[in-house]
Amino acid sequence: MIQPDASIVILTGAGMSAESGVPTFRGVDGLWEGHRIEDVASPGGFARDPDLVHRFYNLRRAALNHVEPNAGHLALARLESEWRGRFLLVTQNVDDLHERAGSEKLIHMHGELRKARCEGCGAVMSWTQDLASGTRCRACGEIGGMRPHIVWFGEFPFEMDVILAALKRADLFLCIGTSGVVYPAAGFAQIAAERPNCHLIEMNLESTAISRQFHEHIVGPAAIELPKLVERLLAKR
Ligand code: BJW
Repeated sequence: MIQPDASIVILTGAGMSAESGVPTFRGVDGLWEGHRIEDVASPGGFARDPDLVHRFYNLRRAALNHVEPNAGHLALARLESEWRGRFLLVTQNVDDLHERAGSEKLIHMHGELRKARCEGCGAVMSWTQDLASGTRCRACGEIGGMRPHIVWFGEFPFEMDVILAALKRADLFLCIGTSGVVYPAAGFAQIAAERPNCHLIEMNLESTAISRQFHEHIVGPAAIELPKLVERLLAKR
């Protein structure tokens, strides 16, 4: 039974944006131009072939101009604005569809496509154009240090302290559209489950590597199932 002032933590993955037309990582063949995601999205991959990695992110950044939030994104923004209790939305996605839908209490734990960072001076800046090895940093003016503001394999996800604190006081943990194979996000359900009476719901098209940790499974597309779930939660007010 979810109380109307319950503390909610939501984790979203690539399945959240699938119905907006953003491809998932591990669907069908799980490759991008023949490369495994682990090879492209890593500091080693960037050092080996920066032009390849820039191209991967440039294409995905440009593609954001042609997608829109779906009914699932809009439902989560509505839940945040109408929920009386604490609320935190954590996304592994690097698209900006949650914020375009109106979500505000939002953490991009794996970074953001529309931001770039200078490895020289550390400045993080909004970035909607292509990046290249020769791109000049707008903050320090140096060339050669610019990279996507993305968390690659082996790097530390953002705002983990805030996320862990929220998980430890969560009454409801809702996990949407993630395959549950990438850590530390794949371990969030286990952390939430340690809190007595925390209810865990997984929403996905299929069972995942972490499904057995959840009390409730909603099987179906997020854009269809989330508006129904949000209606159910808000009906308790
Ligand atoms: C739908 C749907 C619809 C489809 N509706 N559902 C060995 C063991 C354990 C861990 C490790 C290990 N070796 C290395 C590690 C650590 C490593 C890791 O986990 N590797 C695994 C591959 C084994 N992790 C890291 O390196 C992380 N850092 C780290 O651990 O630092 C140390 C640390 C320790 C402790 C605490 C804190 C830190 C960094 C991970 C960075 C991940 N980066 C990426 C790429 C960058 C972003 C980008 O380019 O976009 O992030 S990888 C990629 O996977 C991306 C995603 O965010 C992430 C998760 O993918 P996601 O979202 O689950 O997508 P899919 O495609 O896998 O699944 C989609 C799901 O949706 C499917 O289930 C579908 O069924 C479903 N679906 N349509 C509902 N309509």
